[in-house]
Amino acid sequence: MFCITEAQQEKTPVPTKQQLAWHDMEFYLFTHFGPNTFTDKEWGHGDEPEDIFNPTGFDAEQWCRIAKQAGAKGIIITAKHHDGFCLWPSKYSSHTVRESKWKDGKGDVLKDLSAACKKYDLKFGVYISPWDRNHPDYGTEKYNDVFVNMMKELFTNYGPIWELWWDGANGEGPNGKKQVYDWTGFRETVKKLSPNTLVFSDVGPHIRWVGNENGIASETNWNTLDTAGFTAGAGAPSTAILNTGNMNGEAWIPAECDVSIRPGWFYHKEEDDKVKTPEQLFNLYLKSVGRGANLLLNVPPDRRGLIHENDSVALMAFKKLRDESFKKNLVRESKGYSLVDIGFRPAPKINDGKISTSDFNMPQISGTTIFTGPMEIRFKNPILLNCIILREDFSNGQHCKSFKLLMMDEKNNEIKEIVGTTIGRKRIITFPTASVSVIKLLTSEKSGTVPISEIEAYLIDEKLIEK
Ligand code: FUL
Repeated sequence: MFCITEAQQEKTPVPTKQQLAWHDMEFYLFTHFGPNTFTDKEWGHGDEPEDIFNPTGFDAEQWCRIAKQAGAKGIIITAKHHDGFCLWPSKYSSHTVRESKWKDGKGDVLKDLSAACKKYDLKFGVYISPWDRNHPDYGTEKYNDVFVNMMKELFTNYGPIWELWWDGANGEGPNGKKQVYDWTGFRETVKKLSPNTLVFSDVGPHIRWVGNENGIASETNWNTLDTAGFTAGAGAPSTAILNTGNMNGEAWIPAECDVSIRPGWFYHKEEDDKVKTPEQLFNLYLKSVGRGANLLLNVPPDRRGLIHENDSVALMAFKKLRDESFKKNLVRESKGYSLVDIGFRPAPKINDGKISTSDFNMPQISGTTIFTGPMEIRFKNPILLNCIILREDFSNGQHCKSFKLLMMDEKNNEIKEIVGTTIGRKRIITFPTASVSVIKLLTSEKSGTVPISEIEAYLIDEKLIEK
């Protein structure tokens, strides 16, 4: 009999309480809004006149109503993009909404959005670009204080801030100088002022970039990453590593998949007919949330300061596809069993709908590539299905290294075998429709046991299945 040593157990990173709650956010919106919305640029130079920012019908509640109806759990706004323009009247800049014509300089996008998020029970997140192409102090020591002071304003006047986004893009400021950032100071500021805030950057410390801007996580997706030798904005593991994480990574830094509903991050009228279709969005959901990551979908407000009708229509239809696809979990009425020694015993927790419960009885053979199990779902009568969702309770670390799904017909003949790697929070597997009597799941683990918390099965619209 193999068993796990204490040392192995100690080394396994686990999510914090805040990260566990973050994983359950699944899908939320990104809003890129600022001078670029009005100049049709993607990267403003920082010399745009403030007056250019003048939305004619700005309504943060409209954004929130749409987010809510789309099933998104929060909104992250570009409070300051690389052009340095602040969507709040910061004392530490003279390139802000205060200097613009909008509402005679009395407007405050962050104030309105943070209030609207509270009203609609959405989490409020803030993107603040360290790179600043406007600030006169950029490229000098003084800018580090400016950045810290700006974050202080954010936490003090607009909190609670659930997620803070430090963009990785970095270049020269208005003086042609590059900044040497005080990342340690930045991190300490957040920790001191807002310890519950989760910080995103290429390498965390709490959430990592997934390594591409297409919204796609790797099928192998570890929530753990090695960050030794890297800091936010100053080098990161390769995009391939960011995409997969490291199996034995030292820190819990899960992946977030950012992608835009349109080709650009900011609104451009000529992209009104290039909004992703509900089917494309559903496919991205499968490749992000369905691979254990979170989906951060950018929906950029237009020059009115509203989410455009085309984006809203696509979002509602995307929600409908998710609702219809995952309405009826076909295993709910069936029975779960797990092989223990030589006999099967009931495993009722694998279909109880509760992520925190698991039968914990995948046999423990530490560090092996041998598949163990199986756990089984036995249906009374054969059923048609084409989608299986597996969930692993990773509150004590992520353990499943690979899995094998076997499907059998009424006569117990194997009709399908699907092999995969990590499971993590949620692994959605789709395949051509089959009539199935038994689903068997076998796993191999990194270390310890694999607490499978749920096996779900669905029959979704064939159109949504990638051939
Ligand atoms: C990138 C930025 O340069 C883009 O403008 C955008 O904000 C994207 C989400 O991150 O690094």
